[in-house]
Amino acid sequence: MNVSLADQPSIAGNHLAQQINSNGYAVIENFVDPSDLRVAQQFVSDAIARNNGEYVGFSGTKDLGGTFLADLPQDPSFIELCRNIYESGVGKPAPDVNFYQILRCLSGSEAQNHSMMFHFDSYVLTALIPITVPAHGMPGRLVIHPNTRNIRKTYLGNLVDKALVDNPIAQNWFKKSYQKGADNVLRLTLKPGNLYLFWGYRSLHTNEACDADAIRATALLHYADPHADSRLKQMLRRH
Ligand SMILES: O=C(O)CCC(=O)C(=O)O
Ligand SMILES: [Fe+2]
Repeated sequence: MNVSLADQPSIAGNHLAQQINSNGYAVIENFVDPSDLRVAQQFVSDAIARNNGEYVGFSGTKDLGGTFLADLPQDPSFIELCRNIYESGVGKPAPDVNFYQILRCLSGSEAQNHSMMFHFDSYVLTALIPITVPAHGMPGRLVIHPNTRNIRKTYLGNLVDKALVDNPIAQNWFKKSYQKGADNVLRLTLKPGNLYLFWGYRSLHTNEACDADAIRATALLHYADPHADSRLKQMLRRH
């Protein structure tokens, strides 16, 4: 963990939130210790090999034992950092909630199916750590339309946005503007061990694919669902 950040989490949080607001993302270089990163990279390549070279995803930390990713969501300075970014960006006290964590390991013929699906996350802040990036072929960049929308007051408003985005016509349109190279669309070439931060709820985003014989693995820690207390959301979940 980056020591200067651990010392000054609130200053760092404020600064990072400003960067996310103005640039669409922020990055903390070399966030992960190199030896921790190597262990996680080995974990990923073993998991893909066990799955015959195809996509594997892990949600939560229970199967990540032995890697830094198993401990990160309980790391007090990481939690503090995310809470500070949230508070600076949203202007409200950070909720006392856990991260929604996933590790996505793209490879094989299925890599395509897990790519180029533009979406809004359900959580305000997205923290993304690339573990492995493709060594050849397609670079598997992160594609972001920065800060496309504001946090909706209601869950229903959020559902309407999601419906507008989550259909073939809209998806084709987003892909076209991405292919045309629209300059309001960020295409980030990811570096393993860096920490990338963006407003996942507010920013339409996706990832490029990688070649079938390459690996693209990213850890995502999603923080703070603005509609967690929505009665409509809870009702829909129950059915
Ligand atoms: O793997 C990535 O680069 C992004 C994935 C993503 O946006 C998500 O899982 O919500
Ligand atoms: Fe996402």
